[in-house]
Amino acid sequence: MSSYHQFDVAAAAEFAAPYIDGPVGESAEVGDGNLNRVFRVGGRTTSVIVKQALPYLKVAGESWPLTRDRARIERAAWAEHDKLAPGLLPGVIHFDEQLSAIVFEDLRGYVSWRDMLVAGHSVSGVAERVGRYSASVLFGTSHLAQSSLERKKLRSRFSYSELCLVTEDLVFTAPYTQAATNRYDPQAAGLVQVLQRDRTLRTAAAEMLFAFKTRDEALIHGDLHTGSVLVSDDDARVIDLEFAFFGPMGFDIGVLLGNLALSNLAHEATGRPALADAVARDAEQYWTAFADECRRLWKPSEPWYHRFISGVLADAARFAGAEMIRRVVGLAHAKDIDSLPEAARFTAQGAALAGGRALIAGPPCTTIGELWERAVGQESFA
Ligand code: SR1
Ligand code: MG
Repeated sequence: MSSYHQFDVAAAAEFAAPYIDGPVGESAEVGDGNLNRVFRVGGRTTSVIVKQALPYLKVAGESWPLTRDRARIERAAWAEHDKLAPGLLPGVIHFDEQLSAIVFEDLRGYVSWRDMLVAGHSVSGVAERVGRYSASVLFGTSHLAQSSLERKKLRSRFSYSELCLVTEDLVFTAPYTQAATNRYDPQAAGLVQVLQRDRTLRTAAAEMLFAFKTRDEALIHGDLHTGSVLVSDDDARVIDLEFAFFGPMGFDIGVLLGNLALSNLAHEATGRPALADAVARDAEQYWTAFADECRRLWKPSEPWYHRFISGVLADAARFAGAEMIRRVVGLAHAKDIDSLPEAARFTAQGAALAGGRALIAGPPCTTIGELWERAVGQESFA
């Protein structure tokens, strides 16, 4: 067993060599994520992906230290989710806790759902698969599926982690204060000021933060944005489970829907209504697949499916609002909007802040149509 050292391409190749065929022919860094280093290592005909956690947040550098425990959490959450949603995550080939490194099946040729949406490509079936993933893992790790004892055992293996603190800060706190980590276009400064002075919004954000910290409903993905889904022409796999913890189901669903709303607003702002409509359909399909699969898994002895699903939707709407706001104001943005030319970018940013506020501060959403209309149908933010 080797002691921890940060991989470069040569070290990643040496680590992955037993899992490929023949001598290493290719080793390259391929990840552009915020947290970890990701390499592709190839042999004669096969290749694998190596993901290694660094002792700090990659995007911030060594000034933001983080334990490497997120690799263990990702591996453990992957095992639970893979059991419940087989075929909807990439395969794990090897895990080394000392090195905080995971060897994954290489999904060569797949690209992130976010990149597909940014490029204006819609892939049929993705939303439905991700909806099924959400239902399988959220329902499957909840008290609705597991006995109290079985769930207690599983629950004890996942504590509230350091990455939960990152989410507390970046999603629910910093955007509503003048935090040093916030990052926004100078042209959005006026809007951000209005947002940060909105007492209703700040109160609702504090309430959501409390829900995030206390509502131990399911082993959630914890960071289910469109960049956490890899897609091909006929497949979709969910990746990056290091934020997983026992939290509110609506958080995963809200994060996904919030990111789809940002994509929709980006397409609207650049005058591409057909693409915007395709994303709206994705959002509807994601939610419908989730709700239908929960209905299928629901035990007839439990007489409250409609209350359950309405509660998840109402929570998801608020979390979607928080996600939309933080992707404009906070540290981590969405390429969908950031990559737009200036005028369109400003339009989309204003619409995202308005949609986020409508979702957070309005009455509980009761249908997916209402949620979507609030997310993307606001006149302006002022
Ligand atoms: C500094 S980490 C920023 C963001 O990247 C991750 O994907 C999470 O969304 C986190 O908030
Ligand atoms: Mg990620």
